Amino acid sequence: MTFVRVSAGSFWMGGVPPLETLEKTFPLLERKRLTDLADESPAHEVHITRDFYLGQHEVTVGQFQRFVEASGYQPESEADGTGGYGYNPTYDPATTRRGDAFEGRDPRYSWRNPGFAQSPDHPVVNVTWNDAQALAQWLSRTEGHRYRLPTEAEWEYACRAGSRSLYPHGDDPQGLATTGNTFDQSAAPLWPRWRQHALAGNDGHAFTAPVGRYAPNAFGLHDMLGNAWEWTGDWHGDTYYAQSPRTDPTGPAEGSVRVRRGGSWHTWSFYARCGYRNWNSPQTRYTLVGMRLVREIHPAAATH
Ligand SMILES: [Ca+2]
Ligand SMILES: [Ca+2]
Repeated sequence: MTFVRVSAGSFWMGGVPPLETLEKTFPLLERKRLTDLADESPAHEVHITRDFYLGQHEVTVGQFQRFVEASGYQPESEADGTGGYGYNPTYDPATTRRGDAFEGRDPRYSWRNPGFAQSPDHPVVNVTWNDAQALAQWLSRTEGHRYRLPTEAEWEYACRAGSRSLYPHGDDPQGLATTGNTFDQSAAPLWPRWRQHALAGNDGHAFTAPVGRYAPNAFGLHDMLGNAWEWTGDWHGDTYYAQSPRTDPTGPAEGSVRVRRGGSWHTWSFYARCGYRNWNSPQTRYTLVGMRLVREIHPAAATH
């Protein structure tokens, strides 16, 4: 894994533009979607007081496979017998109770098979938060550095990379076509019902893309937006931003769902923003969700 050193610093976390601005930027979205962002407020200044290394890329299929082979760990999509989710061109969400965009859970799908082709340099998906913990703990044991998921604050700080706009490149969703793998003209034909929400561009990847194919942000990080959602270490709290510590926040002390960030290859631009928060149970495995790790910098020798 390649890591980028992210320097300590301060930034404004969360905050959404006024409704009129959102309506202009996302004219096709129902009002309910635009107003359903309460957990992104209030904007609040956060201080990240320690440098840290963040994966330049999402964890790849090849890296995860090496972990599984070397450690003997059985990922949850295989261990509990219920499988994962997958893309099946003949599957119709309308025929299912939950209306899920993908077929599952089904033992035929797992981190090894999300129903579409992936090469070793694609981001691993169908991995749970618990799987991410297992990988981080194994790496920490074998490499002598502490690995973990980023906190939500570290993740958003690294995604924004000094920007305060909707996206690191600015406020125009169409700019995502060159900076991230999101729902565009390559994916739209497979989900005709949502075609109108696809970006105008076509990046040639209907599903996941090899990591690092799109331009990096100002911190040198690739695919923070799009490709695979990324688990963070934090519990989700709807009102957490109102009471969050200003310094190195680590999320609510307890909760039931863990935050994932950044959107995926299947995600509309509205949800592939640095500030957008989504969540799942720690056992959730899905075709859109992967991970990226932090490697901590050794504490100063003075700490005993
Ligand atoms: Ca794409
Ligand atoms: Ca990503």
